[in-house]
Amino acid sequence: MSCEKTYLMIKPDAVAGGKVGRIIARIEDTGLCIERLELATLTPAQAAANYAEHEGKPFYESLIEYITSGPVVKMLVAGPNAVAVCRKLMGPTNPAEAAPGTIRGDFGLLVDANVIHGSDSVASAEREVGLFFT
Ligand code: D4T
Repeated sequence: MSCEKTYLMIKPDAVAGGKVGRIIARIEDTGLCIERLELATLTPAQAAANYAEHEGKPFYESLIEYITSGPVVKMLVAGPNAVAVCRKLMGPTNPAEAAPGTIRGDFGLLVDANVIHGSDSVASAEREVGLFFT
């Protein structure tokens, strides 16, 4: 059993829509531990660093504009297989394809405002924790 850390971020649509408490409850219900939690608005530089892999794609500019448009909730979450457990809990990138019972399936509708971000690997988690928690 590997004890991992992952980085989660409740996105501006879900913060503005008053869904933070219900999403955090789902994370806590897994048994994973929220070790750090902070409300903040991302800087354009942080957003660009987080989404560097998407630079040049058609949705990149609107993605940066959206993710910096209002406060997000940043979380460092830890526990056994935290990366995979959280990705499963979130559901696929597009909420329209996410099953009921997943966070994106229950709280989202559109891919460009898809409620929550979660690291896709242990290496990404380390990079993102360094980027978002100084
Ligand atoms: P994040 O990084 O936000 O957890 O999302 P995923 O890891 O699930 O998905 P991703 O990196 O492929 O996409 C990053 C981010 O871009 C938005 N997006 C994505 C979009 O607006 N239009 C699109 O066509 C795609 C594929 C949603 C999430």
